[in-house]
Amino acid sequence: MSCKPSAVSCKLYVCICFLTTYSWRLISSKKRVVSGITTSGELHLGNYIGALQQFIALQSEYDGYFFLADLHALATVHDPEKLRKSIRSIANLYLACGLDPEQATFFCQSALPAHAELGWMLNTISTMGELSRMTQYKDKSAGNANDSIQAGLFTYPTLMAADILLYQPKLVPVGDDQKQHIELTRNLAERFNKRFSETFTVPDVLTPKQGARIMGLDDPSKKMSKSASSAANYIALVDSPEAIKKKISKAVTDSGTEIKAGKDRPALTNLLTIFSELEDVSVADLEKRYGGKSYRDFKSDLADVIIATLKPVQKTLEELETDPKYVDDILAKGAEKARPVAAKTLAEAKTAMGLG
Ligand code: ATP
Ligand code: LTN
Repeated sequence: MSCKPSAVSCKLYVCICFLTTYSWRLISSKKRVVSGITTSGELHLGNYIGALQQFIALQSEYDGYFFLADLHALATVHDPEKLRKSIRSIANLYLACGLDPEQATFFCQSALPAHAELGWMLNTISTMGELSRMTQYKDKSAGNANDSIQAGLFTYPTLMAADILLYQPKLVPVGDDQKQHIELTRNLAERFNKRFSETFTVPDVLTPKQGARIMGLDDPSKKMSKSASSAANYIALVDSPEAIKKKISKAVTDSGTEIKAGKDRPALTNLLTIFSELEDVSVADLEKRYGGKSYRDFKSDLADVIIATLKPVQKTLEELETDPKYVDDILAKGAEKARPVAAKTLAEAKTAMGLG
């Protein structure tokens, strides 16, 4: 039998080479997005609407790097069991909410020392002034004496900038409260590129048109937050139907009886926004639907919509909780995929600064 390749097999070979190169180009030409969530507690509806929904909507069109910001959690959590529990719970929730590890790269920040290394390098080009102007730092340190404020809380944004710049993304999807940190990241990238050499892509922030700042149910002047002092502030994604009904029925409303949004109606605006985001119906349509109806009717339907949204998430979560190895493997594979990307940028940044 002749060993010479036939014309058909040659054509087939060329065809396979073309397809491999072309599909690789398609994957690698996807624009990159990067974001993370701090593993400092339980995820809530604000995280879901402001961040997770965006990650999931972007994952097929973009090359997504979505990580668990466990090093950032150390700025506020010094209880190892609490931290471990939060990392596992948020990892499970990313997947249960629809993050697809086949499409997006999903990993723990602490698995890649490059984050902390670049974080330090960016500290050296940041100023005390700009870090003290960060509203998250001001809010979280308010009322505390300098001696009791963690330095990690202060330098939190430079680590965040490192998380982002390592992956050279085009976009960073976050909720409204993180916009200032992304602005600082852009400034640091520009400063570094100018002072040393063109190294980092300057990314744009992406916030959802609606729902970028979901407010607390107990106080619509403050954002829903996982470190709120009362659990009545938020709906956790793991809350039971009974807890959801109770929290929504107790949620603060505005004076008057109308189901209407408006600048002077922050509580109803917030509840309508949550409803609108979860049911994919406009606030204007909801106002029409509930014209003449009571707060009680509206709140009862809102609780049902939240329960229905979270039911499949909680079901998947139960399954994932029985198989921790499955999630660990996904995180390990994600870290392996992220490692060379981060290493390349870190090496370039080191060379630019004179470290080798
Ligand atoms: P903490 O209170 O511990 O700071 P958090 O509840 O604010 O936590 P983060 O981990 O800071 O949550 O946020 C993760 C993502 O969720 C970020 O993109 C953030 O902007 C978004 N996010 C947080 N809270 C809200 C909210 N209330 N509305 C919309 N998006 C939010
Ligand atoms: N600080 C962010 C979490 C976070 C992040 C990031 C978000 C850490 N690193 C990089 C976007 C990009 C927060 O939501 N609290």
